Amino acid sequence: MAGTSWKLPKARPNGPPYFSRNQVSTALHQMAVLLELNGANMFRTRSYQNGSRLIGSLAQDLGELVASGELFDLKGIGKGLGSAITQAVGDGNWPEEWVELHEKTPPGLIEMLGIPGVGPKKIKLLSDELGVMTVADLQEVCVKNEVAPLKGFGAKSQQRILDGIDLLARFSARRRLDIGLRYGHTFLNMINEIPGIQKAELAGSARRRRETIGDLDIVAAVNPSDIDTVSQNILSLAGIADVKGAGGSKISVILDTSIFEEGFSLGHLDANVLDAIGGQDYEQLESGGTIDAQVRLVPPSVFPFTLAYFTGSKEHNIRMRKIAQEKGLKLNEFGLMPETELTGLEAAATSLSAIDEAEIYGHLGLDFVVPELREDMGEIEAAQNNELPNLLKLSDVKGSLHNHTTLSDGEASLEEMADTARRMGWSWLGIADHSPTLMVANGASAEDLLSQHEKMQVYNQDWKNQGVDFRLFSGVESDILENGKLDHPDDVLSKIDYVVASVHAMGRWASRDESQNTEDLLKCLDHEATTVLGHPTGRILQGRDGYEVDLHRVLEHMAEYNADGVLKAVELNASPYRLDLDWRLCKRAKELGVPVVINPDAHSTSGLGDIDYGVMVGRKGWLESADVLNSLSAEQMNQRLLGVD
Ligand code: DGT
Ligand code: CA
Ligand code: CA
Ligand code: ZN
Repeated sequence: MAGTSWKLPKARPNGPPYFSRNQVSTALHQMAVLLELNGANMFRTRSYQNGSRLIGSLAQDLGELVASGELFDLKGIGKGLGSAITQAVGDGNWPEEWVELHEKTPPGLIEMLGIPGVGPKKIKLLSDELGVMTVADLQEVCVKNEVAPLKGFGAKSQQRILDGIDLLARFSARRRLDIGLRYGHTFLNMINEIPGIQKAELAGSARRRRETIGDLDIVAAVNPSDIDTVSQNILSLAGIADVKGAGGSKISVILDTSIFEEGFSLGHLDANVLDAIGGQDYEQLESGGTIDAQVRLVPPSVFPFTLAYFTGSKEHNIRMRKIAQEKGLKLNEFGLMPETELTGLEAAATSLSAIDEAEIYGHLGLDFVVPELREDMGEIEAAQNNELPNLLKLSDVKGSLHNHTTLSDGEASLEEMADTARRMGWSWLGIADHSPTLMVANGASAEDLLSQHEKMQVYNQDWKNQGVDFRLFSGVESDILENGKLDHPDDVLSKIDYVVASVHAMGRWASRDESQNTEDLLKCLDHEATTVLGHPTGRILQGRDGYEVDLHRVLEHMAEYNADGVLKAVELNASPYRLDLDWRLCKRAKELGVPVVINPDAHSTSGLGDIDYGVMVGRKGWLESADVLNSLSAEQMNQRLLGVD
């Protein structure tokens, strides 16, 4: 993960140039830091740092500059650095001194660099004064309050280090789905363009659309005679920060953000979310982040079996293997074959054939199970009995109910949001700006809320007159207050179209017990005006856990209303930072007959695009078009919200 893999990169096999501009720039930067950690003088450190910046922003080709010797003409590249770079790029060898410095620096010190706000100077001081050699050491001395008294630190800075250690630990273990898919699709597209690759696909948790991803898995079909050249081509792709292993059919690499040609940015982020996930520290971690990826190269005839195996989940695979065994067959990444002494690709020669995954399922007497459902959560039984759901698609979505405008903390106007929704092909858009209690989100007053409502009626009438199939619904995202109360008087709430009720005072809710929180949610749902329960646990993936709540009980309560014809819908918040309702509970809501509404909770026009993640995760939660409010037409939605056409 980020910061822990500070090795000088291996030379690409077919140089010169043996290293890319990016690799040299990174190596220089790392040298500057290592020198500082080892107490080198400031001028030396600075020359490496400047060199890194210079090489990183070169307009010319580094290989050509080295070959022609023009490298030495660049202002800021002295004799020493110039020869070092020439040796590396031209001959494929890093200078001996660089290698030694990497080897002698304790890895724990480098790991500490990943903690936001902790740089080489501080680390040197901490190790000199307190003997701190690892992140765990640092955590210990902070807890013992030994850091605060040091010169240049203090209590605030000690607390910030503790928070940073916490953030780093969460971030290093797994990455959110949106980030994983960004790296995954970019890398996959590059691989798919390599000659000799017949096809390649994402496998693993990314293909199954888990909310977080440990590492990326890619499976590619390649004729055995092409494997060597294809491997070499993969290893020389941009964006590979380090090669962990490359042998035969398996390549393991670490990708970093240099893979993104257009650069890497997180875009507009809801301030509540950003705050919960570490603010600027988080953005800094993310842009310096890495992700592991494994690529497996297999003959085309084996491809479907390898793809299925590495798609997993492990639990799903185990069930599949058992079903194969009951038919006297062996199922693994190479094929589906009779039990013999043979192993690996030799055994594969005896496999039943399958042109795609569907045929593998077919051989086992199962309907095809889409990757999202492969979690052993009932999909095997459903596949045996022709009972698999016909899952929701992005094109089924006609609108969503929870979005913000400049009336509260959104970035775009009502008009801009409506315009974007129309261009996405939606027939309706619900706006639910924050209520007054949420001061940090610039909650709108009743007066402003009602005047926005009036404005929407005018637009709706205009569209109707013009024969445009588009309508706005006016809602509010009301904070859930003490005792489950809503944030506006009833006479205000009754004038608008609907209420998304959601918890924002996370401090208070997180400090209470499950039964108290559950009671308050039930009371809030009993309010006549409450239509949607927004982000039901308040979790921020990799930021904070949700508050304790018995969502089974809440969903059952909502089910009773729906059974009586009263609409109480649960939100699947589509922000990749939330994905709340959890997919495991989407399935429960469906079983209970509680409608789900997938909401991007957009704070900008581009935020509406988060609907993609909501649909991915809704599919993972077994949702069909009929299970979500999003698939209703504007007329049907009007009918559900207001009981009139
Ligand atoms: P991740 O990376 O932690 O987000 O989750 P996955 O599901 O991508 O897991 P990963 O990368 O360890 O392995 C990819 C797939 O390979 C996994 O979903 C199923 C398969 N697999 C890996 N190890 C085993 C195993 O020991 N038994 C079985 N049956 N399948 C395995
Ligand atoms: Ca994986
Ligand atoms: Ca893996
Ligand atoms: Zn919201």
